[in-house]
Amino acid sequence: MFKKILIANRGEIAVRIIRACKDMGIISAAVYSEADKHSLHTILADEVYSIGESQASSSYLNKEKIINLAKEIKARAIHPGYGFFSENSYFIKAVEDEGIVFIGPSSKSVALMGKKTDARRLMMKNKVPVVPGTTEPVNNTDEGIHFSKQIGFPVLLKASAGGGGKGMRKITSAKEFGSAFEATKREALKAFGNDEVYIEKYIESPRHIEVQVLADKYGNYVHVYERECSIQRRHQKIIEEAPSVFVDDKTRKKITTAAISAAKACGYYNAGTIEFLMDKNKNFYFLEMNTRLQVEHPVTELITGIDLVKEQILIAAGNKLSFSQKDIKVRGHAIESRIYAEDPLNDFLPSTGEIIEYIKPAGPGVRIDDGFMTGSKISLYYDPLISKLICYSSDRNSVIERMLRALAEYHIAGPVTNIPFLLEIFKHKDFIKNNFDINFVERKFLNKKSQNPERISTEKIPAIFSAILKKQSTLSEKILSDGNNSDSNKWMDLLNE
Ligand code: MV4
Repeated sequence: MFKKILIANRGEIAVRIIRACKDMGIISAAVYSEADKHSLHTILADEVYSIGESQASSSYLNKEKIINLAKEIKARAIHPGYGFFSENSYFIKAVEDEGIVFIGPSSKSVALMGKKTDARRLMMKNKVPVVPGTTEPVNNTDEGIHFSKQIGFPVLLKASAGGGGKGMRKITSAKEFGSAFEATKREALKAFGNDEVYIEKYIESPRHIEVQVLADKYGNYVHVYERECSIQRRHQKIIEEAPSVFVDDKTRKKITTAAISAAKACGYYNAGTIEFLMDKNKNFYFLEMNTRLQVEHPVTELITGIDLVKEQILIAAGNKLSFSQKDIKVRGHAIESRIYAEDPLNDFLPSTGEIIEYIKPAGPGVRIDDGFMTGSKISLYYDPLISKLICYSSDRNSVIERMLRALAEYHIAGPVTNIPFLLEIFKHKDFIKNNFDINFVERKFLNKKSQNPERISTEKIPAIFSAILKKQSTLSEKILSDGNNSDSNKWMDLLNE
């Protein structure tokens, strides 16, 4: 086993990795930028090293600094967390070339999954369902229109090098194609340095379901079940849960089998996630593979009892998986809320500044993963995630109750947070009834009535919010004040009144 691990990240995920190191008796070495001088990860780590200015390019994204530091302090492995270098195959290759262990997949697996057209071709070859569409880039408008007519409008134009929602455009008719094609190519070139685009059939109102897998370096693969991640705003996930109550046992069998095929197809090892779209009829389609630990990994940990970060470290150190598929059992339900320093009443703009007071929930079935404390500063340099609140209980309804209780226990003074917005989602009857898709947040909270799908102007949001609050306060008061609301059926009855 490694004696020392360098953690090339910050915030809550650095703290999460430090904790795994401590549990395993490994020395944790943290790095920090100027802006993170007073962050929790610098206090908890065994060793801390300053790596430069606040902007990520001179600190957390400075390849030479991080690799040189690992050599200097004799760290035999680097954990990248998520974001930053975690899915950068050039960084991984450089780490490998130095004889340092990257706690993640090989640079080859990452490169194979990085380009979407390549990934789609690989998936088709391995019988993983992909969205109908092209596997080759579209060369010109005529070709694009021809193909779109074959699969039928609407289609989605996607950048081959894109991902996470960047470089996509929906096209509903042939006459829109030309200008959309040119615009998407321009954007793709600017954002990814590659202007290749391809076409997929547009899937209406799907859910986003992803499957967690673990694989060692000896060809052993297991899945750790699925997560439901449809509650998002502009491709930023807000709420994630496991398991998905939309997925029945038969579909679960199929989608987890497909996920393992996907991981095998790229010779994967480490923890990884295969993202799918699932339509109303429970048909599912491969979207992309995330070749890293994910923000939402704790919900999977809570329902299976598996420590995913510990498994990543064991796999990287060359251990075989110590369990097989039949040993992995799901028990209960877990939901994660992402607490962001952003203002729902001001178009969700980041809200920066010092955290003056920070009181957080605790108690039965409550887990908090965070990287801040009183006195820490939220800056514009990085992701505005303050805290992840993960609630666990026997069933979905009691987790929602627990989430309402726990969200209300936060007391954060300083930056404005999205907690009131999260409360509204958890109080929404369609969320509670598991009646939603990837458009839920936009449709229910941020749009005018469905007749007019346009985004409403910022100054109108507060009025809408108060209307929602008013409409739902009766229900939420009932939920929260019912002294005996642990009876989930009775609680659900309230919704049907
Ligand atoms: C789609 C789609 C509908 N049809 N592809 C967005 C992120 C990127 N990973 C893929 N995305 C989508 N691809 C087809 N053919 C809808 C989305 C999409 C989405 C997917 C998952 C989670 C949230 C989303 C929000 C908007 C659009």
